[in-house]
Amino acid sequence: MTDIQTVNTTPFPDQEPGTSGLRKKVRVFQQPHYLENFVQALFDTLEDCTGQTLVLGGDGRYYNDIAIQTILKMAAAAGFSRVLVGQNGLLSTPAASAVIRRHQAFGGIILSASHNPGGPEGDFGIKYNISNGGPAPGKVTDAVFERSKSIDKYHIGAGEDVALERLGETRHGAMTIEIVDPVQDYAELMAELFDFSRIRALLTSGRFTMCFDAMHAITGPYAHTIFEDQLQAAAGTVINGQPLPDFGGGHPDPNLAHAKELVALLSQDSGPDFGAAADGDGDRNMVLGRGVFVSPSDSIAILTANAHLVPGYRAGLAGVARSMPTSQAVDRVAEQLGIPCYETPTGWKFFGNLLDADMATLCGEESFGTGSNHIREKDGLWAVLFWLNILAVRGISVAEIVHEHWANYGRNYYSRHDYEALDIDVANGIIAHLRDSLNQLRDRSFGDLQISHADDFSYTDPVDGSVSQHQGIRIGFSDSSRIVFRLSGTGTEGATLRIYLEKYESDATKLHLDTQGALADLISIAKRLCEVEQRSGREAPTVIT
Ligand code: VG1
Ligand code: CO
Repeated sequence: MTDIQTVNTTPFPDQEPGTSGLRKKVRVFQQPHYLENFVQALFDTLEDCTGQTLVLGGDGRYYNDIAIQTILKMAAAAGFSRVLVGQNGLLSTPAASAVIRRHQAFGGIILSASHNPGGPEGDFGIKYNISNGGPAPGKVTDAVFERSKSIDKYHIGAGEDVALERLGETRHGAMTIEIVDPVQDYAELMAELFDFSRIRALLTSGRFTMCFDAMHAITGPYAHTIFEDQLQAAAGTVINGQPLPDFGGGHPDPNLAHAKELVALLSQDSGPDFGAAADGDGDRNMVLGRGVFVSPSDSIAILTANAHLVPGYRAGLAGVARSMPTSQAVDRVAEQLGIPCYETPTGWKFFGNLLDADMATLCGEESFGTGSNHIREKDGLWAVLFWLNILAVRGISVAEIVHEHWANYGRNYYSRHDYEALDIDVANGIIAHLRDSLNQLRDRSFGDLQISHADDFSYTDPVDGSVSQHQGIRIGFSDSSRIVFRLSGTGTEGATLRIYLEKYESDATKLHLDTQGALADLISIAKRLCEVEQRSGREAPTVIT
């Protein structure tokens, strides 16, 4: 890779990163120069890359291997002196964050479209993480998008492709490429945070079984090493553990709709005691007990309430943070612990400053994302290990822990209704209509439910003062129920309207209702307010989680 070629190109108008990087159909990325333009726009935007270390890897989806070779050649041309690449081009998102931090790299490129389907007809994505290991903040991604609109050339090293399967270092001109074990740094970090011997004792006790569904995505190798080898869970504990470029045709999103195999297993009386799954790039998690689903909003609340039982968090939590649409269950725990709880816009990048400034220790999103200050991404396996650590210490079932939590704090019934692949103009029209009606909404009542506040969420980062506007329409009721509306920033087809619904219940006789039933009033109010049926012709959401 000593020779550097300069290639003329023309801009693509659509290279705007969303909630988590640039995500497009594979065939969009396959257009000549498409990937190269974006990578060059990124390198042009970063301060001098000369002599720096870059981390590179992806979730193994279709096009991962091809993109890695291109990016390696472009990194050489940009002057990077060292690139750490996960073996076979694999790195989960949390592992990439861990590697960036441990090796004090300048940043990292992660190839993933996360929970979106893969394969030639599926999605591909690219995201950039900064030196703290976290997603690039808006000011960086905005600048990359701006640069992409005027790019007219890119630089790429000539030369052979690199053998990605061989661990170790090779020199390519002035740049060293080191192929690293994608699991090792990450697994070492997990062992520092959690009581592995206690979890091992639980998993080998003969009275506890678990199942982890890797959904044929990136967490398979991590889960095999950590659960089956290090923690000695029974062989076969990890299912769908081999990463496949098309995720076996599945939708690698760990929720009740897409992790059907696991959900069915856990609903049997003879099923495992504990079940969990992670998404395409390993940053999301779903946790189940036999016969019980732990909503992600409850999960972050329960982890917060039990954090003192886990070695890495025994010293106490500086604070917690949740994304705005996430339920207020964790707020109640924070209040009781006497620690601050921050409400941020959707997307992990908004937690970075709070974690760096040690204002928050645990963070969570309703979209099956949980994490802490150990890295700067949400972390699926970390959440599973946190649960296992709690289960090992407490010696009671998942259902008992959840029910006890509701009895102590009350229950925040919670659900998200997604209307996928809407016409973009229709979706924008719904949000514009809601925004226009905000003034009339304040103080309006629907039966017993009275609106107490209605706004278009704007967030001022308490660390750097940056302001992010239009982060979702929030409607709050006097009984602390909430409805939130926002459009997804990760989809690749049309627009997705997300409606988030939350109702608080502290009456001990009403803690075990069916979630959709408990939220029925709010659901009908939400549909009425946003006029989704009239405007889109859709009578029901496509996905309910
Ligand atoms: C979704 C989730 C958000 C999450 C993001 C990235 O974004 O709602 O909470 O941070 O995906 O997760 P959106 O804009 O589609 O609502 V992942 O696992 O794709 O990196
Ligand atoms: Co993900």
